[in-house]
Amino acid sequence: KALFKIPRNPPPTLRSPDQWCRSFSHFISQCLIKDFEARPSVTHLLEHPFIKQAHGKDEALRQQLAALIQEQQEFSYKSKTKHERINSRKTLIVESCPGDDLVNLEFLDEETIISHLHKRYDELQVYTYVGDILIALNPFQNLSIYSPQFSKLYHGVKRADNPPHIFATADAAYQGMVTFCKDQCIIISGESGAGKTESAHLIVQHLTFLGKANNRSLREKILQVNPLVEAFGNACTAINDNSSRFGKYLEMKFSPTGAVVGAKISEYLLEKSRVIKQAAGEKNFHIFYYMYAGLHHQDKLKTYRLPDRTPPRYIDSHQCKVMHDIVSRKLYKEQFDAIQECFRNIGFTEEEVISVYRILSAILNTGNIEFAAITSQHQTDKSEVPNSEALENAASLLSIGADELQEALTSQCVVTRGETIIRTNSVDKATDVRDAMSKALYGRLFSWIVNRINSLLQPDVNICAAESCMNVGILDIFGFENFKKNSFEQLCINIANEQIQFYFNQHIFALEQMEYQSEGVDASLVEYEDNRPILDMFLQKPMGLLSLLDEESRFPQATDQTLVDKFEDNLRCKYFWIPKRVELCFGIQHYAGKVMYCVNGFLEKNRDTLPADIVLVLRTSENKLLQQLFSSPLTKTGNLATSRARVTAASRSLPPQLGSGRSKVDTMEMMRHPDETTNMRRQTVASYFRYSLMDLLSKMVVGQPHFVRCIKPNDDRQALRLCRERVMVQLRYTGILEMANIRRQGYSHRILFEEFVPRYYYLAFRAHQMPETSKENVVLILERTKLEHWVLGKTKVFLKYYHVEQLNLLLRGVMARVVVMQAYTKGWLG
Ligand code: AD9
Ligand code: MG
Repeated sequence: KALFKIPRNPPPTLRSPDQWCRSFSHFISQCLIKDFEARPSVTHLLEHPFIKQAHGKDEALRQQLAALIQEQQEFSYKSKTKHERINSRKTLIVESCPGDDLVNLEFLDEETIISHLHKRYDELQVYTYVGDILIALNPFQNLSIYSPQFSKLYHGVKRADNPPHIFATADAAYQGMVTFCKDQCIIISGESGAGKTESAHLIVQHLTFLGKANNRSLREKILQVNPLVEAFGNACTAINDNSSRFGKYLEMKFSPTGAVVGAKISEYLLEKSRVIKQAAGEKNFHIFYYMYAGLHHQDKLKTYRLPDRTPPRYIDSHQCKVMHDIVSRKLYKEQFDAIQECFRNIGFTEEEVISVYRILSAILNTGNIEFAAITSQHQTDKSEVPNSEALENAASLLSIGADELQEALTSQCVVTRGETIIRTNSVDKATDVRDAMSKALYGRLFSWIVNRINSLLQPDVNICAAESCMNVGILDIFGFENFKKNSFEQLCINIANEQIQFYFNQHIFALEQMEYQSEGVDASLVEYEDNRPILDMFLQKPMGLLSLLDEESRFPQATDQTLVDKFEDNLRCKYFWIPKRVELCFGIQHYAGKVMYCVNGFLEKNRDTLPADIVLVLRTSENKLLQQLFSSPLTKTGNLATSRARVTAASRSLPPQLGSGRSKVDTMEMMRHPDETTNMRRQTVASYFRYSLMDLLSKMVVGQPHFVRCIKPNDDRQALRLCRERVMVQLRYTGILEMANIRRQGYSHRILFEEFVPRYYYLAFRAHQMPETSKENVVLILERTKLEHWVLGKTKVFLKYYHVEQLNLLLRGVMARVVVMQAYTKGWLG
């Protein structure tokens, strides 16, 4: 109190001078902690432009402060309106309690955990902690816990003060970033339909709130990135009506003071095959339906040369004649309007958006091109397009010649021994070329949209130079899938999930245990299911499943049978088997369960070839966007030099499956677009996939990870029904029981003595002292702060997550006092 001398003229907007002082100090401390990596020295503070500016400009500055303080006051919402909050969430329990964290349970067995989660779920408590990890049960209904009031509640407070929430995870990442100036990443995992994408949206929502974008339009732009890319990358599957068919890593960029300044998305492995065919009961990417309904409503189907009676084959591959369903769905039309709005707000030009719709319409028309065999005496492998309407429509929309397109579809130039010969395509071959063209168009269009968003949302260099930006990355990939029939796409999706699980295990179990041992800290080891052997089986070179697949894809004569034989001969591993009764299938025991894969089409899907003739004809287009899509094979990964450098650097710190054995040529090859055919060895989807996984991990390993484990309570998508068996299986394979154990015994934060002392010495020493970074001083600081149950290693102090929260909170308080004192000594507070 002695420090908080009451200013003579408190701003009239504040009720009491005392309040003025508290808010002010809180505000200043927040600004300064962000600027000085939480360890400002006195001289630093005095050099701060804020304080310097105060001299002589008292009045103006105070007014500015008053406005800011008013904002700060909103954060005291919690203490003021607790009662109101309870009323507004009648059915929900808003107070935090020990049961919020599984670690606090007296008995930690499966039965207890599941009963506990069940009870909470019945009370609409869908979130539960396991130490610093968040478990999120999908409520399958809208909850009223994501409003701005809740955003305010989860802002820079101690986690135990509020019930568990996805906002708390976002807040922890944000606080971690501003306090330690370190990039963070939030990894959301769970099977298909468990709620990853929804969680990712909520995290972005809360981060834009925390990052207080001064610029409202930037905030809106960032919030519209997800809906836009998801319209192009999500689709209705048998499991989830809004299933992600690509992996997405969204990096939100912040200035050193914690203001959001931009965003960047990286996309992984779009399931392009969906464009040309969908399994029974599934649909194509959302955008096709939105566009159809929207254009129909605007009476523009003719402009885009789309049929208005029978839906194009690509969006109705099972001929259910759903035209009426499509154009009359109010939701589709509304979504179309929303997507238009997203394009506009994010900054796409009118011309670009029209080009996007032209290309999408061209794809739909391409799907309607049919071929007929021309039989002559000499040549049987020859085809033509009998009804040229669809062909002409597609060519016109792509601004290329219809004859040239027909030629590229029905014949191909082959160079053998220096001679160029023209080979004609059979009906089947021409159909394959047609579909390959549609997939390539869609895949490249998708990459272009992502790249365009990235350039529009790049941080303004005048506001924040690229090198001083900090990131919070959010990973939302396609979840583990097990359908009745699983193909190459499911294999890739499930391998990606294996990799994420491996990363999770590494962080939670393996690294933790290794560190205890090397630091000489006694902690009993927890057994966990290590999925590394499965990953090795997939990714090892040269005998892993993907390498074998690549090898077989190189033989033109290879068949599904030769592929299965190759797998059977070479994969000797208990996680792989060939069933006796089912033909051309193989089974894999994944970390999340057994999956049977049908190899039909594996080779073709892996080759994913796009004939050079098609590329050449598309390059003749007068459409600027299309020219761009096919101009350079390197557009996909952006800047080649930086990507390559990052991948090389990352390979040193990655698990051996991905990191080792990569030659320069390999890396070069990975950089090319997957469907590009060149003189180099052909790029396959498997090799591109391997590269993508590595690129993704290389981004993640640089940040401090935060984990969200989404759980699907039932398979019928019913609100608030928890099927104990289904949940039990997920708890088991995600290792939640082991996680709870290790979190109870374990220390989630390990800080080097030389980092700990400068960061926290304020809590035990005078501001101008700079104590030695010794073990003794670490002990002194911890003892003075009265924390218990921490452990000292050889070079690091081992802390539980709540210790760090407590330390940071204390530090903020001390900082506030230091700053106010400085302000007084300079005499600028009146
Ligand atoms: V997939 O791997 O992309 O197929 P996700 O992403 O895990 O899957 P998603 O987020 O799309 O699942 O959630 C599936 C559905 O569950 C959503 O469409 C919502 O209807 C529902 N859901 C998920 N989370 C929430 C929530 N927090 N509140 C309300 C939710 N509904
Ligand atoms: Mg999803």
